[in-house]
Amino acid sequence: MYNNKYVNDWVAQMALMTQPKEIVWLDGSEEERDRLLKEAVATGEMIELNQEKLPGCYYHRTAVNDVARVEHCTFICTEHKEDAGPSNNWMEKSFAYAKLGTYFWGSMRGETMYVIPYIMGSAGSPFSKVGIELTDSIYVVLNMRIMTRMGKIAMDQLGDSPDYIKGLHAKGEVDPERRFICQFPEDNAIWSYGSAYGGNVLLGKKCFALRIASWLGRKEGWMAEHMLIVGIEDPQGNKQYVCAAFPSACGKTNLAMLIPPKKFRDMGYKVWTVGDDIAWLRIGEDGRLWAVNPEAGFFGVAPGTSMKSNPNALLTCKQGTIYTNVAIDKKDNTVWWEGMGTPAPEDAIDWKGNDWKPGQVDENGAPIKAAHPNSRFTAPAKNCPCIAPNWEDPKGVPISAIIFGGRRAKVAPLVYQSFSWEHGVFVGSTMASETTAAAAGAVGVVRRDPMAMKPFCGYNMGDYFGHWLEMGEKIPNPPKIFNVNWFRTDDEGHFIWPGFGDNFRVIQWILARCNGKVDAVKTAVGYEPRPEDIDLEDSGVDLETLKGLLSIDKDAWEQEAAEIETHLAQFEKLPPEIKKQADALKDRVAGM
Ligand code: OXD
Ligand code: MN
Repeated sequence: MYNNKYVNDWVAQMALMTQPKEIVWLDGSEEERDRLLKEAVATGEMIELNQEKLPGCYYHRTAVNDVARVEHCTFICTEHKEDAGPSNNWMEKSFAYAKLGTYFWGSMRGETMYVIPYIMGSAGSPFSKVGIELTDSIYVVLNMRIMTRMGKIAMDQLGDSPDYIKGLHAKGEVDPERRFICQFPEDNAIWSYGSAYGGNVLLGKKCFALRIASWLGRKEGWMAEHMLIVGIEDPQGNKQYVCAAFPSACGKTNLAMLIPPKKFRDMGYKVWTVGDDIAWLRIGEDGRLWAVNPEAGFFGVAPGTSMKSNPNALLTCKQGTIYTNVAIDKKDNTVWWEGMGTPAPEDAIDWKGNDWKPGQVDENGAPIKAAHPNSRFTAPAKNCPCIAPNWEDPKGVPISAIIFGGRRAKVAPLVYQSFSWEHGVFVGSTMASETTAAAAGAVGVVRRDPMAMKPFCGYNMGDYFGHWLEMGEKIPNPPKIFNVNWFRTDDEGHFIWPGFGDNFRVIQWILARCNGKVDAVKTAVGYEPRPEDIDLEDSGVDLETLKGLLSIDKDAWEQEAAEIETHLAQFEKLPPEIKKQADALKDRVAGM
């Protein structure tokens, strides 16, 4: 037990409800980690991997019905529905406590309740916040050890204050029909029941650092965003930082760990990772916007991660990593996944725990995947070869540009800059991505995901747009806002832009714009590069192709403007400025 009366009282109350056989207060020590790992290996909850090839790495398999975040089971629980808004599921908060209380009641009988104090943000930073998660899962504890600064360090930071986020998690029956991820932003509380998978149960991440934090940010005048943070160092050693928001499956972790093309490396350019998923942004004393990564690890999607797509990620998870739902190579007890860039193992155990061989098909003749498409690695950020030396700086890093993006086969050009902060907020509010053949369902369906925050904004999205606009007025020297699209395809469906490291060429233009070093062309959608201002040397892309990537099709944009109008109409609290921007876009496109 720690010495904080508020924490002790709350833990006692929760234990009264969940009735664990014992309560274990975690201190974050190495001995504690070893003890918990030993216990988890003994019960089979964790599998020890080859400790020579993957030192400190362990494996976990979730239930087959519990492999991803579940948006239809995720609720914002407030007194009034209007505060959750049209993009969230809502439950009236006292109803939610009562309903979930019946699930939590006695749910930890015979089990251990672990008390995990943790910090989001670096220890001692005025940016950081403390949370406490109660859970009956060792897997959660071991992941939270990687993803946050946890244990005594967090209680030392909290002192005797009542100001912490109260998180309660129980696995329950792991039944999708009895699964609820409830955020209570009015009470700084999170109750998660019936899952044992990452984003639903590592409560510091999406539940706290985005849903609750976005609410707090609005109240306190800062922003919690679903953004990577990356630094670019020029040959003179000057560093500039950008934040970028993309919906899932658009390569956020890859961009955060990008390796510049050889030409730029030879010149002395370097890229530094600060964060790959979440940014907390505040106005600094110098009038710029400053960002911190509240997390201490990466919870990355494994499939597709290879020495070609993201060598830094692959190297990051060579030690001290927890793998979830990938495949195990029986030959040497290491891990494998589709798109790892190495041949499939001859003999493996798949993510469901079944024997697996290359070429295996199901009863319909479809290939059986060895790793689940959403299988993950949980790896310490400090392992990353390109982690920024200042990634834990308590004051964060100053942001020069904010980048929005999505996966669009045709409509959006490679890159454009917004005309103003207000226009940039509009661009973010209309963000969209098309579904790919890799996912179930129709291909090419456009999903609007404002600022990539649709599943993560803890309050009314109309008010959220309003908060962005207000922040723009308060930041004396705001970042410039851009939109990118790495995913334009030709008539045969092939990507035209090489992507990955070559995206550095676009970032170069973005920074040149921020530094006032380059002119741009004014188009109906924003400022675009003059084609000759993007360095294409050794990219395999010629100037004509680039012109195509930057082209704007009037018919496609007329349709886009109409779809945007329909999309924005759902927000009853839409700020008039955003509506005005939508009308202005329509007029500009009509005038093309
Ligand atoms: C994530 C997500 O896991 O955005 O980061 O789904
Ligand atoms: Mn994410």
